[in-house]
Amino acid sequence: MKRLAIVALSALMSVNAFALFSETEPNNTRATADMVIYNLRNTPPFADVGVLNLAQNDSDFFKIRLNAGDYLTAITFPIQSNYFSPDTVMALFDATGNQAIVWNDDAGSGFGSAIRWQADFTGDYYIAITGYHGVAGRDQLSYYENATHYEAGAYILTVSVVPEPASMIALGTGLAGLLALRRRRK
Ligand SMILES: [Ca+2]
Ligand SMILES: [Ca+2]
Repeated sequence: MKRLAIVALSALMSVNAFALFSETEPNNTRATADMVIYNLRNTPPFADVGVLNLAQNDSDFFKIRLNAGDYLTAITFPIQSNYFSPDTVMALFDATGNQAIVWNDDAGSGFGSAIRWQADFTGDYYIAITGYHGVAGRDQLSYYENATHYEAGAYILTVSVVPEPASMIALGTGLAGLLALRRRRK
C-alpha cells in the first residue's frame, strides 16, 4: 500500500513538473510548427517555459495537444528590453482555420501578449507568435506566416495546461482516498 501511495504521489508530482524548452528554426509557419511542447507533455496539468528569440520577419509556431475542457494559458514576456521589446502578438489556431481562435497583442505591463482558452474540442492547436506590425489582421494566420516586422530580441514564453475542474477533483479525491486507505491500514 505504501508503495502504491508513493507511485501515485510521484505520478502526481511528475505531471506537475516544470520543463524548460527551446525552439528549432524554422518554425515560422503552422506547417513547420515546433513540436517541442507537443512532445514534452501530453498529460495536463503541466507548465513549460522557454527563453526564445524573435528575429526580424521571424515568427514562432508551437504545436500543442489539448483535450476538450483543458485550460490553456500562454504568455510572452519581452526581455530584450524588459516588458517592451520585442513587441509580440500571439494567437491560437486550430489545424486548418485561417481565423485565430483567440489572439492578443499587449497584455498587462508593456507589449507582451497573453491568451487564455478553454479547449472546446480535443485536437492539435498551434500557438503563433510574431513581431507587431500594425493592427490590421492580427486575428488572421497571414499576420503570423511570412510576417514582415522589425521586432527582434529575447522573450520568455510560458505555457500552462490545466484540465477542467472535474478531472482535477477526480485526481485530488483519488489521491485523498489512497491516503485515507493507507491511514486506515496503519
Ligand atoms: Ca521562428
Ligand atoms: Ca504586443
